[in-house]
Amino acid sequence: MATFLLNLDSGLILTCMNTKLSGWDDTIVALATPPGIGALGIIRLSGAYAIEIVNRLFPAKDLARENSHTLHVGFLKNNEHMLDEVVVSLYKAPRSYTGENIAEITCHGSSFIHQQIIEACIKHGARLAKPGEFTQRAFLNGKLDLTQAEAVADLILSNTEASHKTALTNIRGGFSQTLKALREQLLTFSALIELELDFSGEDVEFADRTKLKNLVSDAKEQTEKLLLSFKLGNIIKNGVNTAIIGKPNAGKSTLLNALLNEERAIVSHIPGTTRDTIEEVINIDGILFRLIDTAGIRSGALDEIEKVGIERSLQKRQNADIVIYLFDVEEMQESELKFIIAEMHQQELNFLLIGNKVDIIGEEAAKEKFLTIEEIIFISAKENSHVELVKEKMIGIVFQGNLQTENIIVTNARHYEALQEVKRSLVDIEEGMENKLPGDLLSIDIRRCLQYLGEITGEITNEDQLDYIFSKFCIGK
Ligand SMILES: Nc1nc2c(ncn2[C@@H]2O[C@H](COP(=O)(O)OP(=O)(O)OP(=O)(O)O)[C@@H](O)[C@H]2O)c(=O)[nH]1
Ligand SMILES: [Mg+2]
Repeated sequence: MATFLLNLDSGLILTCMNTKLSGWDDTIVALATPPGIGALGIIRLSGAYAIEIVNRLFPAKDLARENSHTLHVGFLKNNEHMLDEVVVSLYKAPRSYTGENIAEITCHGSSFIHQQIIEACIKHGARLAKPGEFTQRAFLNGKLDLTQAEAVADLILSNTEASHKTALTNIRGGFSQTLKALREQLLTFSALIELELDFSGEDVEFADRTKLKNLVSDAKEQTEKLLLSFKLGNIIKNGVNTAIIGKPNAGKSTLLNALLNEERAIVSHIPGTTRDTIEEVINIDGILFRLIDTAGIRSGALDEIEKVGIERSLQKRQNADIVIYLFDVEEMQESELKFIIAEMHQQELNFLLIGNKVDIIGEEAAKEKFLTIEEIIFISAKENSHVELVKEKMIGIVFQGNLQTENIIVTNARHYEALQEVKRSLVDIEEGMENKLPGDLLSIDIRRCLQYLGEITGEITNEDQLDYIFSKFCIGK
């Protein structure tokens, strides 16, 4: 049985891992730290000749004879020309990030020195690395799977606690483990069904259909959860677009300032103060919110500029992940507010209702006035009262549906698309079983599902796809 499974698996893999790509044998070099001036800079080489090339620039000792995972201090020289005093770290294949020989030169952080050292390495046989090439090699040498490699890029770009946490979970392989478990179960069934085909005509059923049905429905549920998590994943990665909308003078700019804790936007008693949209980012509990203060919306705009401003507000309202609808509790009437709420529902907006300026009429009177409307948060932006509650509600909207950052979250559009295909094929398998489809047809759908699962983790890939994925990395990673 075991060999049967193995054969099936390898038959499925079109271009499998460890395929050598063009340029693969070169030793590559790149600056691994940000360019520019700093205390230190790191230049990294990877490939068969990594240590040999640095050795030629390092007269103090013979690095080729040194052990893996050791550090060496000395002067780097290009012929007689002194480059810098450096520390060289050695990692010998396969015990390195890429799985190849790696030499890292820690030098002083001057662009001029970096340039000189990289040129010297190139002169001695290295070539400049392409973006993401170090991580690509790690993937091709089986050090990381594709989702882990992609998580490296996300980790470098992560700028909040939440995005950092999801990237780290993915690097540790949480996501790929879930998918692998799924894939293995499906493989077993696929193998059993194919075995039945070998005995066709003898009316045997090795693959228990009830078990398969349960497996497929579990798999579908898991896939749906992952698909749903993409929305949150996207938010964690890119931030939540939050538009503050309302009539002129409602206090939108005052609320923006209160949320930011700074006097960012101009506030005045003149209606129509904010003409253009103002965007600022705040971090609430590790989630980035892109706050957008907009021009107040009213029908009788005074001039062309205000008209354009209102157009923009409407556009921002439409594209926002969250709309904060702010109104002046004294000025707003209950019936009008109901009309506005109905309109926002109709446009399928995700909105928070906020009654502002409660300091004028008092909180109790405000509550009384809008008794029949639920879920209004009453605040005074000017006096900074209950602004914290607004922040809590904003976070609440993001995490509605009980999505947690501790769970596995899909943050990558490529994974999302493949998962949609996985779901489609699972539905096909389910329908196939309901219609008592013969084993050979069922197995086509199962294979299709396996193929898409494999594409996510990189068990099934092609060269173009890999180049595309890694081209999005920065050079030196
Ligand atoms: N009493 C009171 N006044 C407020 C409050 N919030 C804002 N205001 C005042 O309301 C006026 C308008 O505030 P803005 O923040 O400029 O209002 P806006 O919604 O940005 O107005 P436009 O940009 O013109 O659309 C200013 O005079 C503010 O000081 C509040 O909570 N209580
Ligand atoms: Mg304003």
